[in-house]
Amino acid sequence: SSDSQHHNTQILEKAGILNKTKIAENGKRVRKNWTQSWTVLHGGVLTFHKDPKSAAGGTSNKTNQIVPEFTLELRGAVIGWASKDKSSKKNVLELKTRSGAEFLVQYDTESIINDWHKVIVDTIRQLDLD
Ligand code: I3S
Repeated sequence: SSDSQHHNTQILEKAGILNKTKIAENGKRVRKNWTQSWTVLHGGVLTFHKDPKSAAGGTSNKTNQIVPEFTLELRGAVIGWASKDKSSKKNVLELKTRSGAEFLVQYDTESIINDWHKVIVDTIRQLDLD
C-alpha cells in the first residue's frame, strides 16, 4: 500500500457514544446485549469501550469509561442499514466483519448515526484500495 492511501485511512477518525450489541459470531446467533459504548474509529479499527455501568466493580468512574472492550477490524467488513426485523430500534446499522461476527450499532439522533455510517463506509472502501 502506498503512503498516501495509508494516510487517507489514518485521517478517517471519529469518536463518540453509540449503542451496540453483538448478534452473531462465527455465523452463529448470540443473544443481544445492548450496551452504550464510547466508540473510537482509528486506523481502520473500531474500538468499543466498556459501559461504565457494567465495568468491573460496578462503579461509574472516568477510568472505567476508557477501558477497551473489543475491537473490530473494518478491512473486508460490510455495513448497511439493518432491516426492521433485526431490531425494533430506529437508526440501526448492521456491521459484518470478515471474521464472521455481526454487530448492530444504533443511536437515536439521525445525524450522528448518519455520520458514523458515512465514515465507516468510506473507511471500508479505503481499506479495499490498500
Ligand atoms: O431480537 P430480540 O430478541 O427481540 O432483542 C431484544 C432482546 O435482546 C431484549 O432483551 P431480552 O432478550 O432480555 O428480552 C432487549 O431488551 C431488546 O432491546 C432487544 O430488542 P431490540 O428490538 O431493542 O433490538
